[in-house]
Amino acid sequence: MQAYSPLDVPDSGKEPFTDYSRWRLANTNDGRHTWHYLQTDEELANWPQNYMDKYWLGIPLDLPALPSPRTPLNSARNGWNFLRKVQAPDGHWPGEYGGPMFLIPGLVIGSYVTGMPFKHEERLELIRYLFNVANEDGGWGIHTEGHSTVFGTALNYVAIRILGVKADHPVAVKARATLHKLGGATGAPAWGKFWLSILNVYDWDGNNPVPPELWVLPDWVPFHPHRWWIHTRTVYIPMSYLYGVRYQMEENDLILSLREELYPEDYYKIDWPAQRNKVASVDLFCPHTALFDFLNVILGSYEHCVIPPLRRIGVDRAYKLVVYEDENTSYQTLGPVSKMFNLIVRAHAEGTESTAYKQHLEMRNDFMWVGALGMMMCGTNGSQLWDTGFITQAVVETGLAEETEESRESLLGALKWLDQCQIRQNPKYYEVDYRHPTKGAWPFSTKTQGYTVSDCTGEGLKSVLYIQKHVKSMPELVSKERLYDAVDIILGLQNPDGGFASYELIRGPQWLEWLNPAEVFGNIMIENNYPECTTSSITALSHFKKYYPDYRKDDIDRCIRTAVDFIHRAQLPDGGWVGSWGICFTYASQFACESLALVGETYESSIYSKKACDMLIRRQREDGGWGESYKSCELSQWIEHKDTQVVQTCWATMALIYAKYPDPLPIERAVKLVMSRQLPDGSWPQEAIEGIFNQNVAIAYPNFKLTFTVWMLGKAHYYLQELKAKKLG
Ligand code: LAN
Repeated sequence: MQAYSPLDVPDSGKEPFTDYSRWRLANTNDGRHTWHYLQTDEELANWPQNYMDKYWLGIPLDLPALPSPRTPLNSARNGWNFLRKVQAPDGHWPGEYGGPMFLIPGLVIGSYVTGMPFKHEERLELIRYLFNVANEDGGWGIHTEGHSTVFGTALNYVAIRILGVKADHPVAVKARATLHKLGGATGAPAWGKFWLSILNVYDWDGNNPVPPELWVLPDWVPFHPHRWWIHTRTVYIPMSYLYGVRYQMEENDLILSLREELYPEDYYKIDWPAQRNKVASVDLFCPHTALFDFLNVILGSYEHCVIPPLRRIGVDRAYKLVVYEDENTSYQTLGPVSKMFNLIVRAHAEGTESTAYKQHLEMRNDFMWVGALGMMMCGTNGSQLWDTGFITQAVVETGLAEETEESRESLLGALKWLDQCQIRQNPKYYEVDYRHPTKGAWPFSTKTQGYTVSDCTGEGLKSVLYIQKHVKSMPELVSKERLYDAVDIILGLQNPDGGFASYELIRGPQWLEWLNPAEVFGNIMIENNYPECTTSSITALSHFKKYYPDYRKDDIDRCIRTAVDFIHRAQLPDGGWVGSWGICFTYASQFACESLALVGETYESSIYSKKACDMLIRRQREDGGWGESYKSCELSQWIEHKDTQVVQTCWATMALIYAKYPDPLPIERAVKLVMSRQLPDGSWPQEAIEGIFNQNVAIAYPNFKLTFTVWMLGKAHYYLQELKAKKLG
């Protein structure tokens, strides 16, 4: 580990700053993955670099070319061949989970203020990553494909400086110029102001209040934070503690210097209270409502006459909730933002010699991922269950799973992994921490992180059923009782209006969105129903019912019926559904059409299904594919991407197949496009970013290009044969 001394680094991050043949992805059986840099020759000899390491590091695998595929199924088979090469030893498929550009700053600032060091190689590759993903103008956006913003530029500028880049380094000079052009760091949105205040390069008076007293309100209050969307809640708990104690790093030379570098004006003359609601126009996505501004005036006055014992109670309560969250998740926490805020709280309350601090240090590794462009901070501690769930279903559904002994072995490995990944009990701090039940659920990443997600439970359940019931001589590792637990979780997550949200039931009123403090995210205050989550949940129930027709039969039937009603209501007049977790209409429409198909609604029988197909057909391009930009998610309106996207083409085509679209031609054209982009080793090259969250932040799902391709091609193969047979017959 090394302190944060200045470093000399090259001007460009094109070439690795470390020796890439020394990085290894360590993998334990619960899907935990952490990157290690081998120092000695002995270590290198004992731990050879495998395909999985190389693939994610961007080192050529030099695999022999596979026979050129003539049919969609052959192409899918080649894809599956490749996927098996990059499966982790414990049976899951690891993946890089980058995209958001406000996570490295949290990692770096949080570590710096608590004195938590980085290894030398980590510092170098973090810097290199930031160099590589900077925009042409030298700034950074809210995500890797976004235009430069104050949020991205100010915070990532601070990150490279803390990591050791000198102020006169050309990359720093260019970034600073862009930041000043955008008006300087006073225009950062609330979350940016908050991080800068912690670092002591922005005054606490320039923030709207985050009173910890919120936590001592009675639970029945309609705006009590336990009703907020869980990510917002788990971020604002430590924030309210840190605001309550006005945490700030001690001044040092770097801090004094940053105060000069971040602002075009004199830091010491800034009128801080006047900056509270100032957000640069390039950053603004979700402006404050008048109600929120009014509330802040009241809360601002309260800050002048805080009752110290009450504040103490609020701070203590927030601290307790931080401890519950840390312990419930083995210090992983729900996500990367709360992870670093919780660390600061624990370091402040318990010191750097505490067990909590050491645990946080250990689990910080889980978010740090080395990719071809350098080291990043991931959106979660991975997307293990999500990727493994889709991959296994794709290969079982297309019949590839059973073709060879290697395939069966691979599936057995995946089943063992899925088996251990199911959460077997409710959290230790369950009711006191306002948690939703977890017994029987599958999480998005690992069991250790341990949060129920509706659709992850659905995909986990389906995958287990697919492997246990469809692949010959697979052991029934997940018992009937445990499948029942999963079904109970899913049924318990349906909202009264039929839809499914992400982690919990909708707990708060819709008007809470008027109090959204984070100007850069949309729809973050409460849970919402999503066509995607709804579909994964009900398709799992429907699949389960085939094998266990008696378990909660009426509940399942009612659940599916009312969920499909929600899907109907969520359709836009032009036939599409807005994607909340993937980009965008192609993603959500794939899910929605699958839901409709469950109850027999297809192109020929349902106006909903027909409208969806007609919309997709209208959007199909000359080359047979589809391509929409992440901007579709910002605007809830179809925005073409400049290039056709393989992954979106697969989603759109799968939607048509679910809808039993009668004309083979559009499907054949899409298949041709996807096959034409396959590489000789069976993989597909990376194209544009695939995912989204909070309407405004794109996030990468790089395994999708290997998964939905195989799935769609396999499905299309059989569907086209079926259409041909129908025509002949
Ligand atoms: C995710 C990733 C997975 C995603 C799906 C399972 C795809 C979705 O269907 C349900 C919601 C969920 C679990 C989800 C929620 C929000 C997450 C955790 C993320 C997009 C990954 C990163 C994001 C998280 C909020 C990032 C941290 C940023 C904050 C604003 C707190």
